[in-house]
Amino acid sequence: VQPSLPGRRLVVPSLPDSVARYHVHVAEPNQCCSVVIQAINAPVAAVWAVVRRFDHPQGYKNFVKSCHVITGDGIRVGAVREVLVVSGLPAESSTERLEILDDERHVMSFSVVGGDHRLRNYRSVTTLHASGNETLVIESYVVDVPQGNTVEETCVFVETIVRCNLQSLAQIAENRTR
Ligand code: A9S
Repeated sequence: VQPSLPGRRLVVPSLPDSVARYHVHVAEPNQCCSVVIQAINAPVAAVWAVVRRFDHPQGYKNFVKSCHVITGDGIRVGAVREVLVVSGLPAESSTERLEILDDERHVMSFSVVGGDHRLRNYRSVTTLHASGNETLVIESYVVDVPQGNTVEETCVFVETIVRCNLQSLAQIAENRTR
């Protein structure tokens, strides 16, 4: 699934079809998709408590300065949030819609519906999986390749952000569990 570093093993549990299907994306010719996997040394419940907060992405995403829900009733499917981005990124804001929030299967998905940035039609799906006492987080996405960029550049950009987010998620969940 992902290139693993020499000497490190990445153990991906076999996913039930009911969950694996969430990570099947159809990329149009002008789109790209990929996946980032993060192991977290904390129980699923501790990780899910952070991930499920569609209204509070700044709880673990360091690039988010602030967020408010602009439509919808709390964190239900269809809710739309406006995220303001910290300075230093080629973006100011992002408008995002909650697509899936499944507290039983631990699936969350949002799509980008607007904003002042270059990641048109971004959509991601995040699923959590118990693996012994650990949690594996699988986050896949699909996005338009911006004009003037290559598929490769777009993947590197998005993967860098997603990896930062998931590493921060790991730290927070692990500290809470300690
Ligand atoms: O927020 C996420 O889960 C993932 C990504 C890739 C978010 C990207 C982003 O919010 C910025 C960090 C602001 C970068 C968007 C939508 C566009 C960017 O350019």
